[in-house]
Amino acid sequence: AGVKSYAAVDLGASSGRVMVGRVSPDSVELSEVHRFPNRPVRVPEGLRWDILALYGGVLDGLRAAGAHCGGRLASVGIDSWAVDYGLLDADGALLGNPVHYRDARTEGVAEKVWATVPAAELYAATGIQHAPFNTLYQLAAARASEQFAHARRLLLVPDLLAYWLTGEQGTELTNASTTQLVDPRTRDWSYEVAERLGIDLGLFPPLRRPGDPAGTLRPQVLAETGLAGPVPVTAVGSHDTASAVAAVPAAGERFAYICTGTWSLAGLELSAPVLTEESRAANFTNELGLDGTVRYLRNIMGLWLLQECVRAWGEPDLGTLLREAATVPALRSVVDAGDEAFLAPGRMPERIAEACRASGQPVPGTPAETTRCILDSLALAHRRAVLDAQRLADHPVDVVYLVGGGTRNALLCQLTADACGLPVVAGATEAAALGNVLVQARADGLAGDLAALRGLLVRTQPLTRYTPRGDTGPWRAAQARLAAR
Ligand code: LFR
Repeated sequence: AGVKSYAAVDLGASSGRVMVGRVSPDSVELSEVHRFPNRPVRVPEGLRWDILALYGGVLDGLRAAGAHCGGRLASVGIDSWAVDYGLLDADGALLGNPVHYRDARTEGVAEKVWATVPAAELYAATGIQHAPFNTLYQLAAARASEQFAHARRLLLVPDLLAYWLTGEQGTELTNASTTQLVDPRTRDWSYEVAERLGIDLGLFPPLRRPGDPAGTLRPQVLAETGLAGPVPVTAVGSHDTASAVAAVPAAGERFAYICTGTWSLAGLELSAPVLTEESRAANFTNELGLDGTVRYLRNIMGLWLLQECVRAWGEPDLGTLLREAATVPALRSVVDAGDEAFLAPGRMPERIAEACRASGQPVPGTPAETTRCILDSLALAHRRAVLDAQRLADHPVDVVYLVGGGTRNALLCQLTADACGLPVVAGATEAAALGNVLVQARADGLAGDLAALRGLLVRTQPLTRYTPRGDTGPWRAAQARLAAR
């Protein structure tokens, strides 16, 4: 009794999925009903998202969701990776394919922006770490284009899909914070930054917050998916990391989290941003989370390093590779997994070998050795982020929660516990979809603040605990080796 079904659309950098969450006051149960590839496409002008294929995948997924729950869907929520957007013309038509954040068009753009608003002032105003792909820099790169001259609207990726589903436009706040155009203290646009950089905030439709209504599925969408209307669309933490953090199965406040997938996002949940110069130098970001929280975290290259190697090696079996990597001696060589040098696609095994060579460490020779180097490097970067965040925010922790795709990688979880010298509790693999569903259920009447939603997860979801082995001496030594180069 009292069980309702919600569809979570969760788009990641390499695949999209639609999950149905069945929620009641004392249960949450997630089923994947559709998964489809997200294949970025390289055309002469650069790297683009195939947004129509993604939208097609969303429609297929909603059809499957309807079939799964007898056509009775209480609501739909959408989350995706951050920063990227589509431009619409005066008729509301999409102008071109959204540009991929790994596209090269933003190379050297930040320096030009800083000539107008120095990096320190940008950080003090927005709290957003420097990354070349922040929407702010993408806009600076796009501004002179013919396409931009015709743009009347800018919709972030989840907001664009919500627009196609409902006909209604909005800018969801957690994702808006990643544009580097939002003030984390007021949780509203940073009007001053936008004005100084000549960015027209009128391109963005009004802000909406997680839990706000975002329209209902258009009749045509109902017809295409076989769903019985009306089906409301609810704004969720539309930045996938915001949804994933909402689904961290934490009790209390003394915890760090690591959302692992293509990226590792490692840090703390705070009630106020940390905007100090020290924090900027350490490249910590203050993205906005649910219910007035701040996601104080660092971006680490994440399993992207391994995904790109696996692609280069012709897709060998991952299980075998990880078993072999577990037998390679630990910490022979490490690379800086926070280094922007690893952002672009291509030649990843070679780039990792070059980084090892340049820092005077043994060069991994086999896929297993390279895999071990990547996992050791990620665990080391997790350690640094968890330590730095505690110091910079003056917020000590006793436990690290790990959620997302990386929870499937037991070696990575164990190495992270070893490196941090703290217990690691691995939660949901599909954390973003889970957080997405919970926010919809709450908007639909499920009582509870963030702590109560998490309490429901702690009571109902399987958790795996990893206890640190040995002391952290070898990790400190490896870090010293990296810093010394
Ligand atoms: C993770 C993520 C990160 C963001 C990166 C690029 O999927 O959303 O939080 O920094 O993708 O958008």
